[in-house]
Amino acid sequence: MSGRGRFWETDRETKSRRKREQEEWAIHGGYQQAKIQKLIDKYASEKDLEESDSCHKSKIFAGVSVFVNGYTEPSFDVLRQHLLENAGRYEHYYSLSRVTHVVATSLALSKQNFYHNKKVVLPSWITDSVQKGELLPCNKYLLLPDNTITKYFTDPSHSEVRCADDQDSSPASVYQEHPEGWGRDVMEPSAITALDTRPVPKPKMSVISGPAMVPADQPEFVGEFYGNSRLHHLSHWKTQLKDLVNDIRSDPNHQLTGRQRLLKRHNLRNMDSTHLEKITPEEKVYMHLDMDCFFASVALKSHPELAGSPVVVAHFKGNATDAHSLGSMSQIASCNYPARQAGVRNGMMMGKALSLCPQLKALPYDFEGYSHVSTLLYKTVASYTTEIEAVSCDELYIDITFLMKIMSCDQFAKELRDEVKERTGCPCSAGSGANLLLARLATRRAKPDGQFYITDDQVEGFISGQLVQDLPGVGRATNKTLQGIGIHTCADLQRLSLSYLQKELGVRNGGNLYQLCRGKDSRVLKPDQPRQSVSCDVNYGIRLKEQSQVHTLLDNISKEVARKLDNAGLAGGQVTLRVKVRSPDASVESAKFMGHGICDNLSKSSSLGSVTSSAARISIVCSTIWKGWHVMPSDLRGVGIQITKLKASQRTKNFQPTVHSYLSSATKSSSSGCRDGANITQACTVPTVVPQVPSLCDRAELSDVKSLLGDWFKSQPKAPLTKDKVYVNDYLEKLVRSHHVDTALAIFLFIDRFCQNCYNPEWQRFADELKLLLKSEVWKEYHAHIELS
Ligand code: DCP
Repeated sequence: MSGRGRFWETDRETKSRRKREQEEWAIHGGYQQAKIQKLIDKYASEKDLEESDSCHKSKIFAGVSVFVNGYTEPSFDVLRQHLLENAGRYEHYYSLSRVTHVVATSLALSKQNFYHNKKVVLPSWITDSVQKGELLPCNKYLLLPDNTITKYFTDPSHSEVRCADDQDSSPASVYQEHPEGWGRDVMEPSAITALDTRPVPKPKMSVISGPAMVPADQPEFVGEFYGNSRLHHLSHWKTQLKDLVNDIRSDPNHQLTGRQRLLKRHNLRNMDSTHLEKITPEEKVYMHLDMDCFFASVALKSHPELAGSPVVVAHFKGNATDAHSLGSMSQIASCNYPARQAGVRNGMMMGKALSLCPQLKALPYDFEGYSHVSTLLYKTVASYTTEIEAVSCDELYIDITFLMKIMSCDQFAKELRDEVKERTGCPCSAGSGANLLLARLATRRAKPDGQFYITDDQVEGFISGQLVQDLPGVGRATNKTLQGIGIHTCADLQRLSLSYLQKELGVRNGGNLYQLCRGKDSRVLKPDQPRQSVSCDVNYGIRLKEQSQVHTLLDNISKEVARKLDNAGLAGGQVTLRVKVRSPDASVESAKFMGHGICDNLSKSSSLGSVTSSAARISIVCSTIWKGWHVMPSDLRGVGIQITKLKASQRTKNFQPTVHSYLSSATKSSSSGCRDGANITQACTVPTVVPQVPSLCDRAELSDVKSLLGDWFKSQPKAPLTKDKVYVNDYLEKLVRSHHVDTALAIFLFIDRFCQNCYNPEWQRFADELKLLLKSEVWKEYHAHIELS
């Protein structure tokens, strides 16, 4: 990943641009309005065509409603034309209820699951049917095995259409249309928005139909967001690959098979690798390895016919002849080098890219493919050395000093690149030099599909010509400052004194740049990188109205964070809630459909009381933080929850608590110990990271618990301590999880009565938090029937 954050613009830096864009949109009645009008114009004629019998050449596709997934041959335009001319329907969005057939040439695994109960057919089903003048049975054209109910029908033509129409009870039925037009840019790999010809409830955004996006207060929302967010995948893979490196390094059985092969080939088989490490020359040599146009290369593996043509990976299907496509704001994740020659860049909007390169082809995302290639890349490298620093899914550094005794850097780079290409099917580039900076800059020179080694005597000449914006630590702001004083290259920068740089850019930044622009970099390779935090951020598709929806969203994100913690075997002691709140001067709708737009960022950290991975506890602390901000739910645009102060958790991954797993100790502490102390947490210490289920309902009387709580109320008249609150919260959750719902409810009502009667706002707030917990998703899973008065 050679670009640094080029797709991310910070709010401050993009504020003015966005504002300008929004003002432009405002001239046309707002972004949504302009988009809607565009769609009305575009599809009005199409709708007429669909509805007018006289325009149909035949009725062979009567009752057939097709959604085209991803790149097809012939293009979706041709297929659409066939359908419309022959009484079929072309769906711009995937709709579970409307779509009868999905047409695709290939499908990622996630999509296969998604369409698992639809007929997924090859495009030739349509073209052949047109050619034959009749609707051909689609059995022979199935891309996926037929899992639909229609397979039981003998006549696979018209009967399948009727059956496919009502399968709303499938798991995919969460993908219902939403009247307010949920965006598909992120969620669906296809065109932007479409005309909805069905009646929709009021109030509504009239003609925009809502495709496959779950509203933000639904439990599936976070999972859907993460399943489809490439940025989430990128960060997730990075973490996974760091873990992979850690695992490999700590595996005593790990074999350096590639290195052994090299030794053998160079007749050094008697020299073991530890010996080689010892005779390492003092001068370090590092290699930086980076896959070329990663997503695009993986996509091209399934489309070899497009090799050499300009190709991008984006959520898009359209072409340059379509005026609508030219306005597409779908972002390009990766473009191949032929596309770059035409001026297309990663991060560019599809519309702009098409105007630069009309023959550009957009291919769909393939998250499984990227993950597979990444793993192969890392494993290949790890067969030569475990001195690896994982940078991202397609990029890493290695220390290759030991190899200098066996072969030249260029020889090794060639061998390694060839092996990576052979195993992954994708090209990569390698840069090498005496430090990490030089290695990375050398890769830029090497790309695409090349290698470059900067020897010591080349450093001076090489570094002078490098652009300052390519140096680590030079972000947009620093670059702007430097450009402002006429500094563009490292040679320019070398003319500035250390004191001047430190004065202008700060002591640390200025000092670093002074060294870097001379090709000096004191950073060392970091193969072991323990995790500092676990987090989840959702900044797309959030449009809420009620506080309760915000709390539900917090619950769902907390669950996702808790799941990540459990998967990593970690628990944390501190939570940070960060939210994006629509700026007062920003329009309600953002330039990017359902994006976060211009926002103010709020962030607050709070202790979790103890080291935990409990979703409920994380959620309740976040809810308390959120309430303290007094923000309107309708202004919320992004939520992130981060857990820090991490420790290894004792909770096992698939732990299922049982009542019997909790024995007499908790009973003792609950019924006797608690009375001794003023603090419920001290008195009833149930280790929070060790899986335990409270046994009170089993072994102790409810009256005991009430009396314990009564003592607690008396002992702390002013306000409940946070750690006691989280303890009660956890305890109630545990009761529910172990199916003691009635006991949990009784305890809640007992607490609530006390809190409401004591007229103390702190205690009342505590009761409200508990009530929210009772209504939260965590609990709903277990007892949909609890009704709170
Ligand atoms: N990526 C993304 N969004 C980002 C950053 C990266 O989708 N904000 C994805 C797409 C890229 C991949 O990560 O293919 C690797 O990122 P690079 O910056 O390395 O870009 P490429 O590999 O596409 O191009 P290059 O050959 O210039 O490295």
